[in-house]
Parts: sequence; structure tokens; C-alpha cells
Amino acid sequence: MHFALLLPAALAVGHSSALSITLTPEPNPPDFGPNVFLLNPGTEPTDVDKRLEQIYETNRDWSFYSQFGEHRTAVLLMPGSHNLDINLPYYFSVIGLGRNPGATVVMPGVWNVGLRVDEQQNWMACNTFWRSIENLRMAMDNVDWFVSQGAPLRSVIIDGNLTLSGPAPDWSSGGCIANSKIQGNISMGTQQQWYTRSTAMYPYPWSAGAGSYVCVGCQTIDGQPYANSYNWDADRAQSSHTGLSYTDAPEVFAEKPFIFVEGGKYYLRIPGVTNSRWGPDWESGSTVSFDRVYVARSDTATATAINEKIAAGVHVVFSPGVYILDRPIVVNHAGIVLLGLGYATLVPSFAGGALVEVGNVDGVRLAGLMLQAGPTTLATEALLRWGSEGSTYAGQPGNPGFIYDLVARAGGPDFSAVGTKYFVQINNGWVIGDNLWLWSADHCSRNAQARCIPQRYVDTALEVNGEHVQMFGLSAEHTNKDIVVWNGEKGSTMFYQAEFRYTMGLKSDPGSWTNVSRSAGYRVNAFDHKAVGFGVYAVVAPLADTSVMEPIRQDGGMLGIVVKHPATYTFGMKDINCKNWNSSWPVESKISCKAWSDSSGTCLDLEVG
Ligand SMILES: *[C@@H]1O[C@H](CO)[C@@H](O)[C@H](O)[C@H]1NC(C)=O
Ligand SMILES: *[C@@H]1O[C@H](CO)[C@@H](O)[C@H](O)[C@H]1NC(C)=O
Ligand SMILES: *[C@@H]1O[C@H](CO)[C@@H](O)[C@H](O)[C@H]1NC(C)=O
Ligand SMILES: CC(=O)N[C@H]1CO[C@H](CO)[C@@H](O)[C@@H]1O
Repeated sequence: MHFALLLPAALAVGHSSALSITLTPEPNPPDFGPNVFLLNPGTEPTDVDKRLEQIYETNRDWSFYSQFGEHRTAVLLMPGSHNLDINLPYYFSVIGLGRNPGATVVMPGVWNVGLRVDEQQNWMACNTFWRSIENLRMAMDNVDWFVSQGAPLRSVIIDGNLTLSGPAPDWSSGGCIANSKIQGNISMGTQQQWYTRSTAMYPYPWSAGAGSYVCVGCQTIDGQPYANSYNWDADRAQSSHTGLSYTDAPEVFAEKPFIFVEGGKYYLRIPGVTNSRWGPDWESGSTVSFDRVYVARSDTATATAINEKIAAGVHVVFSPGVYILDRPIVVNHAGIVLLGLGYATLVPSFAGGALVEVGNVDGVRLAGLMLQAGPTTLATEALLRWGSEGSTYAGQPGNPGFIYDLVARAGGPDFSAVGTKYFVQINNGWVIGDNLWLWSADHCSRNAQARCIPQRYVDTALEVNGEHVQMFGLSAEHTNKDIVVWNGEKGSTMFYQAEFRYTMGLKSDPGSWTNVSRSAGYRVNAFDHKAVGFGVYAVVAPLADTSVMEPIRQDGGMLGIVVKHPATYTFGMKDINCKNWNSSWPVESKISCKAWSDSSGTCLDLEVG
């Protein structure tokens, strides 16, 4: 913390421009290190093309190395027109460096591929995670984007159609489009669910099956808002499943920070807070020179060095890589941006506390990071904790905290047990999430039929204690206790996808099980809460090899939604689905009630599909 010690305390915690004078400026242009390709407009030189092709060939399939390896890559495109062919593999982002998406145009190259994610092995896109396209225009007749969770299209313009999966029997479990304009038609293909926000587009062509298609603050190509598809004053008739919801624009929102280049210098653009805005925002915001942005590299950066920069008011861009951190990243400075590129991944090598700790400060933005649980021998309490436990810090609607494109995971690459009590715990008010995937892994490097040895010890994916916390596009899966617990008033979730865990763990090791009864897919202890477009599932046999793994078992079965007060469900929740994928399973291995009320001790809604 030596920067802070050099400065008067008032300056060190404030948002002062005087600070920049006393700091050594960061290099501009920065050195992003070996995992970033910086491409100029035009056609790629053959050697770059070959290297990109090689990354694709090595990292495209479902093998351990591809899916759970340590490779991380970002391709940054200078503004202008590019002829480019990239089929995006695992842990790979293509990002335009213009001031807005229109400034960087991608057209197909010699192979006529352009940018895409196409058909996967076994015709299944359900493992197609961890890749993104951001801040550019695709001048293509059609873009194939056959993905599942953790794979957003963000701030893009697509001139033609967008196809989101191959034909059946392809299976896909996406996905996210945010702050974009899709000028052609959208084909949902086999997508079980999809979250879209603040995008100009044609309507979803049909409704989802068991899952939900949700559009938040979307508009037509001509800029007309899509009307809200439900009425908050109506009763629970609207909590039954439609699979297709349009919702009002967020009352308070700001888009994800991004990088642009002008005159050979790099800048961080921090979009402004807007109110009830429909459609994309590619204009608002403030600009920070990279003189005040530290570019961390996994081969050199330490948690201590990163924390010193943050304490001095310097923003941090994490170059693609895996960062093993020996202490928490602490954000106690207002307005700080932490921006990961190419699925930059942070892993704790310490016990207790949280991997990332945000203090009682406004306007902090976390974007594009993957937070990964460490060994259970050193378990953390949370991977991200926003506000100290017991904090009553209310936050500010004029300057909320934001979390964008966050992946938190436990298990996958690991060969020994991993854990964290919570993936994310939010104690402060006015924190807003956009596209989060909180994943206790259901398949791992040592996987066989969803065994996922070793064990993952995650109690709860998300716990919210602050007021006015809002989640847009939340996926949370396979935790050992309640998947989401929401205690703060005036919260909301627009789009939720959740799956209970499949098994207790190894049949031969009951001592390692987490025995609970009636765990919830989504528990609301607050009274005032809004929820739209939910799909909560129990997936049991035959995914788990029951000769080795003990199927999930809970006395009384699992509960889809649990509310304290019946009115919270009746008036606050719209388009909710709960489904048992195999209804032949015994009651203790599936969802027994769609919506349960704690105060009345009754099942309010039995409609489990
Ligand atoms: C775009 O989608 C429309 C409607 O599905 C279809 O008629 C048209 O052929 C598609 N265009 C291309 C280039 O795929
Ligand atoms: C969980 O329950 C099983 C019986 O169903 C028991 O054998 C086991 O010891 C329990 N595990 C723990 C950690 O309590
Ligand atoms: C559903 O569960 C029953 C009972 O265990 C089993 O026999 C059947 O194979 C399962 N079906 C599917 C499609 O998983
Ligand atoms: C590119 C394309 O095919 N666009 C069409 C999408 O669908 C609408 C009707 O819903 C047509 O008017 C567009 O031409």
C-alpha cells in the first residue's frame, strides 16, 4: 500500500484528480503480453492467420485441455475494416477498439468464415462456454453463434441474421446479447433459454420450451420499445410459464466499460448511468487515459501490486491468463474499474475472506472476470464479496456498483476438492449484475457421466443482503444448499436459469456429502421482490452414473421457489417454470413444489413440469 502511505488520507480515498499528478503514469500504449493479438485493419498476414488457426484447432473440442486448460486469448481489433476468419474456441474474445461498435467492421476473410461459433462435437452446443465478441460490427449475411453460458455477444451490430444453434438434435443452453443491434432475423434454434438486454432487434421468433426467453429494455429496429408482457398488479396467473417475456428497461443502468484507441493512445471508456433507457447506449460516458490504467499480466502481477494500483485510484485491466493470488483483491476506492480480457481468471491460494472484496464505495465496476474456487483445504468464504458482512451501506442509485460478464466456478480443471461458501455475496445496496454464470461444475477434468470427482463444496451461488440489488441475466447451478438466497428488500432478477446438483457425491464416501432437506432453487426472505423469466430444473438420471455416484436425495424433495410471504410470489413473480427432467424419480430426488411459502408452511403452486 505504499502509494496510499505517501498521500494524505483524504486524497488516498477520494476521487481526486490531484492524485494523477503524484503518480507515475502507466505506459501508453500498454504491453498486453503474449496472450493478446493486436490486429490492424485489412487482411491478416499469413503468419497471424496460422497462429489463430492453431489456437482454434487446439482449443475447440471438449477435451480436458480445451475446456479446462489455462490458455486465454483476446484478439483486439484496431478501428477500421477487417477481413477475418475466426471460429472462436474456448477462452477467447474478439474485441473492437473503436469508440463504438460501428468503428470496427469485420467482414469474412479468404475462408469466408468471418466471426462465428459453429457446430460443436456431437452436435451439442451445451458445453460451448467462455468466448465473446464485443464492440464491433459484423458485416455478414448471417452470424452463427451456437453457444451456452458464459458466451455473450455484447455491444455488437450484426448486419444480417443471427442463428443461435444448429438444428436438432443439437442442444444448447445459452446465452446473452447485450447493448446490441441485430438487423436481420434471429433464429433461436434449440436454445433452452436466452437473455437479451437493451438491444434493437426483431422479436424472438417463438417462445422457449422449458426455459425462458427474456428481453429487457429491448426495442424494434426502428427504435420502438417492446411493450412489457405482464402486469405487476395482476395475480399469480402470470407466474405460470409462458417462456417469452419482454420487460421494461432497467430503471438504472450503465453499460460495461471498454477500451478504445485513438491516435496510438489507449483509453478506458466508462459508460454513464442512464435511467429507463430502451435499446443500446454507445454514446454516454467518461474517458480515462491508459496513463491511469494498469495492465496486469498473469506472468508478473501480484495481488499486492494490483491492490496498490487500486488504492491509488488506478483502474486495472487483466490481460488474458490465470492469476494465482496469495491475498484478496481489495477495492476500497470509488469508481474503480476492474476489466478482464479473454476470460482472465483469478484463483485464490489463501484461506478465508473473499477473493475479490469491494468496500463501502460507489461506482465500482467489475467486468469480464472468471473467479475460480481454490482447494477446500484453503476455502474462501466468497469469491466476490461486495460490502463487508453485516454492512448496511445503502449505495447510490446515481452511481451503483456493476458486475458484468462474471463467471464464478468451482471445479472443472481441479484434481482435488475445491470450495467456497458463496460464489457471490452482496451486502451493500445498489449493486447491479449483468450476465453472471455461477457454476459449481457438473462435469470436470476427471469426469465420467457427471461424476465430477473431486467434490465441489459450494453452499450457495448468490446471497444478497443489500437493498436495491438487481440481477439481469443470472445463471446459477449445482450448489449444495439453496442456490440463491435473497434477503435484501427491493431486489429483482430478470432472467434466471438454475439447476440443482445431480448427486450427493461419491456413493462410497457418505461422509463427504452435504445432507440438507428442501433446498431452494431461489429463496426470497424479503417481501418486496420482482422476478421474471425463470427456469429452475432438477436433472437426475441417467446423467449420473448411479453405480458410483449417489443421486441427489433430500427429505421432502427440492423446492423451486421459496418465499417468506405468499404475496411476494403472487404479485412479484412472472413467467416462472420449474421442471423435473425425469418425473419417474422418487420424490426425494426431484422438485416437489414450484413455490413454497415459509410463513404459511404450504406449497403455493404445485405446477412442476
Ligand atoms: C435470414 O432469415 C430469414 C428469415 O428466417 C430468411 O428468410 C433469410 O433467408 C435469411 N437470410 C440469410 C442470408 O440467411
Ligand atoms: C449424510 O447422510 C448419510 C445417510 O443418508 C450418512 O451416512 C452420512 O454420514 C451423512 N453425511 C454427513 C456428512 O453427515
Ligand atoms: C427416469 O428414471 C427412471 C427411474 O430411475 C429410469 O428407469 C429411466 O431410465 C429414467 N429416464 C430417463 C429418460 O432418464
Ligand atoms: C434479413 C431479414 O430476413 N429480415 C427480415 C426479418 O423478418 C422480418 C419480418 O418479421 C422481415 O420484414 C425482414 O425483412
